[in-house]
Amino acid sequence: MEKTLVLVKPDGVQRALIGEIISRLERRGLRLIAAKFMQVSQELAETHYAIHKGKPFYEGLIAYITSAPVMAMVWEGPNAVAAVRQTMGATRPTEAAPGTVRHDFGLEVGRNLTHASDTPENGEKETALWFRPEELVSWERALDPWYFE
Ligand code: IDP
Ligand code: MG
Repeated sequence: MEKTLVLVKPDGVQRALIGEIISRLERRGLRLIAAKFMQVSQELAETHYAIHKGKPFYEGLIAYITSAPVMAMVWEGPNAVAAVRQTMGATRPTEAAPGTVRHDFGLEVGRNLTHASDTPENGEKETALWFRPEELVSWERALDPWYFE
């Protein structure tokens, strides 16, 4: 099953949107397989956002993601990566479609509330970066056949 890392970033945590965001993913039918509420270290932030090193917003991005705790989660499901990115909306909240998290709760790209893996490969890599294997819970929901064809 495809996996994706989801972070409720510090602004989402401070604004008490953890429940709202989890609720949207649950309603979509995705299955939660790992979660932890944590303060992100400088080292983890730099590894996670290594691809953005050197960009003008990089220093601000590291400061943002380490500024308060995050809710880190792994969700799985068919096409989980595309489904979650669709639920979150475009990176810039003013370009995100109405009904998405970033549209409904955001204004600025540097306060866009969530992270979600952008490819299935990165879903696997980011899951391994943020969680130990024993932190992933393999389980079946009684209603899985009503969500998954
Ligand atoms: P994504 O989170 O939608 O995958 P990326 O392009 O991978 O977007 O950028 C990672 C994060 O960096 C964004 O979610 C946002 O928080 C931040 N970011 C991206 N572009 C800018 C910018 O132009 N200014 C400030 N922050 C930015
Ligand atoms: Mg990205």
